[in-house]
Amino acid sequence: MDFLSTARPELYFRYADEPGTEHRAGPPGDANIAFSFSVAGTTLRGDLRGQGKRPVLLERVEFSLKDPRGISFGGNTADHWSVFKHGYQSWSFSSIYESRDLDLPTWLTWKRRMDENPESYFSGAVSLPAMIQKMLGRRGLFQSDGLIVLMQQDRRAILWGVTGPGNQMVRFLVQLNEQGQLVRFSICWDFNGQYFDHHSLTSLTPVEMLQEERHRPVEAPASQSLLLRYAARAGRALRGRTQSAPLSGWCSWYYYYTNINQENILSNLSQVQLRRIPLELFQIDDGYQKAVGNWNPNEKFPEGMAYLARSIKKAGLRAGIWLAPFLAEKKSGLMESAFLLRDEHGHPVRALSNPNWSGNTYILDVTHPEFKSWLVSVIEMMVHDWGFDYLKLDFLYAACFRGKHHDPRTTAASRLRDALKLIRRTGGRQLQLVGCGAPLFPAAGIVDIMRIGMDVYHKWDGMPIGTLLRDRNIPQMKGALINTIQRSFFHRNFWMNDPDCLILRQKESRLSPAQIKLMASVMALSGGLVLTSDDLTQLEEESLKLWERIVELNRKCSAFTPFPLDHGSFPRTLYNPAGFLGVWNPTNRPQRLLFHAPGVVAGARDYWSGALVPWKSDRQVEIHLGAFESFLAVLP
Ligand code: 9PG
Repeated sequence: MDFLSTARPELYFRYADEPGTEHRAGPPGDANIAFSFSVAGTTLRGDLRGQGKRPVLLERVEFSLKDPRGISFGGNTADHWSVFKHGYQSWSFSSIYESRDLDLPTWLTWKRRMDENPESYFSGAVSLPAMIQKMLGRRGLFQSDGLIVLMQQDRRAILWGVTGPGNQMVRFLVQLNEQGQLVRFSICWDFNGQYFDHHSLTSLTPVEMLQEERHRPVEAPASQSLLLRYAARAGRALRGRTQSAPLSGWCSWYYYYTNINQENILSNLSQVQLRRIPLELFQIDDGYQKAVGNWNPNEKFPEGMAYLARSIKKAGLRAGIWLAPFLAEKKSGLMESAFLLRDEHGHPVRALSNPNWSGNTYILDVTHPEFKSWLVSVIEMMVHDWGFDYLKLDFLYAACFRGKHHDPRTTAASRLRDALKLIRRTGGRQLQLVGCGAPLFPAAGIVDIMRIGMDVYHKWDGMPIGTLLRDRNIPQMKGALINTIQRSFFHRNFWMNDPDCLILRQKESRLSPAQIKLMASVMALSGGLVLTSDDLTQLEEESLKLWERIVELNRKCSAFTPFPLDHGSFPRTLYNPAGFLGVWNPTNRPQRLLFHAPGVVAGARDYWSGALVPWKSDRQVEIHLGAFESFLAVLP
């Protein structure tokens, strides 16, 4: 059945005076809420208006169709779809899935509530058996946040996505049957319990379908041309901040973690000057603060933070600092504040349980007036008093949790967006803002840079505990590189991408030289931020040479939006229109690669070694690669 002409929109809501029961209404709504919905071509629009006497709590609008015989989009049917599933926030795994695959979140509850959309399919179960069923997954059932691509090899693709600003985050649910046919498709706008009375008025976040069927061998696979077209359009509508200069830097996290102090920060800074390391940004991460929520420096920073920002700027660098503006640890002194978010029983709403901190963390009510003045004072302190000009805003998903908010007329998306806007207004237009742990779409137009992958780690697959916890977002190099390639389309359309740090050191790392080269190729080609997170006082000469070449290449690539030429879970190629093409084998077995060249590849030399790239053929390129072998072709 045809989706656009058959699917029916439905609004799910509760009455504020009887919140235990969920109600459902199609257009035109009911006595207390007017609901209109329209399909114009391939664009979906909708409006909601409160009317009548009974205020309601809005849950979601679903536009949904199930048909075991298959669902089509304007006559466009296919038997074998694969799906590009886009993750909820910065750290959420984003990649291509097949109909036999499972979409499985981690067993660990607090981690799942952090990395997956808390409104998702996974959190809706009321009974234990239903929850177990959901946790075991179902083949071919996928949830995707903000956008989704259905694709048939490299020839044909359909994309649904958010194409402009709006107050609801949007998610998609698809079910493929064994043959890969689409048997269920739903689009869901989340209001997260938004309070709505006869004064209230809102529109649905605009959502559109785009498709691509042509096949031009010199260009990207259909899914990639589609993503590029989509990102350019949506990025314009969302007023993406795309003008940042290329940026390379140092970040304290992935070597020191929370073990930073004034001395090791300063000794790294002096290495930048002594060894003339090319970088523009010097960023202090987690570990300087008294507590998460108390952003004054602890005793390891006796001269204070203004002193460090001054020293960094004196060295000619941009001074960066990390904070998690919506979280509080018990020892932060915020537990007694009026703006600690509480649930309907009056208990503080818990966020993550971070082993690096004092255990549990709690969420701040970003809609509370006292929170707002507190936030303004924190940002003013960091930017105006201390002098930092780059803020890494972390754990931003916390603004999107449910709770008894001071302003119940908000949605998860509006809360995150408004809180970020306040930071922008306070810090000024010149301040560089990085979103991290952030649901992506609400931050577009406000942040300059967005983390688009999970944390990296000095081991390809991350810690073994990841497998035990079934955690696809655990810190690791492999997943971070997958996300960097798969989310390339955002770069320079929505913001500048941050693929997270390179780990260059040879000591205290379990990355092999081949894996380091592969990582360097992906990150430099991505055009995004390049950061090293090593102890610069010990960094080997050879690694420093590599860094210099990474920065040089990244500067050339930064203005362009790169894209892979093949498609799969871990794409084997990334092409940057600056004229560079990376090819790699991210596995520990030899592999043969086949893909269409983006131009002439014969005679291309490897950027790193200068050796000829051993292509077996031109146009329809063939190349054999050993375990973790990679080349970065400078195209003639
Ligand atoms: C600082 C780090 C770094 C890093 C961020 C973010 O689940 N967890 O306990 C968890 C801890 C750390 C983390 C993500 C999740 O990483 O991505 O770059 O800034 O915070 O604490």
